[in-house]
Amino acid sequence: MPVEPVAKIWMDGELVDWNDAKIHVLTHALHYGTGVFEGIRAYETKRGPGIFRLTDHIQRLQQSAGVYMMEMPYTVEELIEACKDLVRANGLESCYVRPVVYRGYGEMGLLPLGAPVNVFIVSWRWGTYLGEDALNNGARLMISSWRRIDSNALPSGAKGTGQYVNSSLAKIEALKGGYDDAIMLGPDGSIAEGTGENLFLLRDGLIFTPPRSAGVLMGITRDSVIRIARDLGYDVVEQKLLRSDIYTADECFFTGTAAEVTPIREVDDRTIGSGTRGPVTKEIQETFFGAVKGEIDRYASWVELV
Ligand code: PPE
Repeated sequence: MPVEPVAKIWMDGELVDWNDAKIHVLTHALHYGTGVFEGIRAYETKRGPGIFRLTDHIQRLQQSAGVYMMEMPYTVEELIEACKDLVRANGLESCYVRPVVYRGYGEMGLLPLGAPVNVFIVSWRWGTYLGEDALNNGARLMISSWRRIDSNALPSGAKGTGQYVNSSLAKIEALKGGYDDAIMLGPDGSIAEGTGENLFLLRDGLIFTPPRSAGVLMGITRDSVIRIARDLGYDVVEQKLLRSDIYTADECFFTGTAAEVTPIREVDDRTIGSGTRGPVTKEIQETFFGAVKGEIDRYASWVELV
């Protein structure tokens, strides 16, 4: 996905021009993947741009940093303000916001503890993740031959930059195979998640999603969708799932900050349900889009105005 430059990038406490946001080639994270990050979206609301569940994202960032024993040089409150300052400075009504906390320039070798911890936050326009057609009619997926990383190899609950080479391998395989994206199985062979999304399915009116123990990221969109689905009167069950559960589901969809709520219409060339966006997926998707745009009072606290 090509990125169109915007005005400013927040780097270690300052708003710098897009072209001046540079780092040294000996940045530790570039060699060893020693960084943690977040993906956040700001949406246009009637009261200006609102950043969806910003506090929850920054709290997860802090937790990820803790797992990797990186001491964050800024507080959660400071980073929340920094994200808002950046969105304001770039004058975008809606955008993606990407804070990265990483081991910087200073030391080489695998022991990262002596390398400085730096932070940048970038924002850019990011349209639909898997395309308009996928958002409206459903994505075509394959089950990857690449397993999702075991959480005893890399902590799946933390959003480490280095962990994403695993997702990248699966994404390449899927795109080369003519699919939109991939579903990854966990080390025990049960369904884990997408390359950058959580997965839900519907069967006989019940909604299922893999539990934390399946090695999935505890997505903030996943959490929002569980709440929305329950508020709409559906039962949501966190349960280990098999690939045949997907093939025989009535409906299936992905959730994620970038992916939002994306229906899934086909997996491994098998049609899911009616082969297009299902009615329950549509209902949840519409409620989700209402929530992020600040149109639903019940979810107003999720939208943090800049
Ligand atoms: N699982 C994975 C592996 C993941 O990377 C994401 C987010 C999710 C689930 C959903 O989490 P949440 O955004 O909190 O609902 N993936 C981010 C990065 C995507 C990218 O291509 O870059 C995102 O959606 O921002």
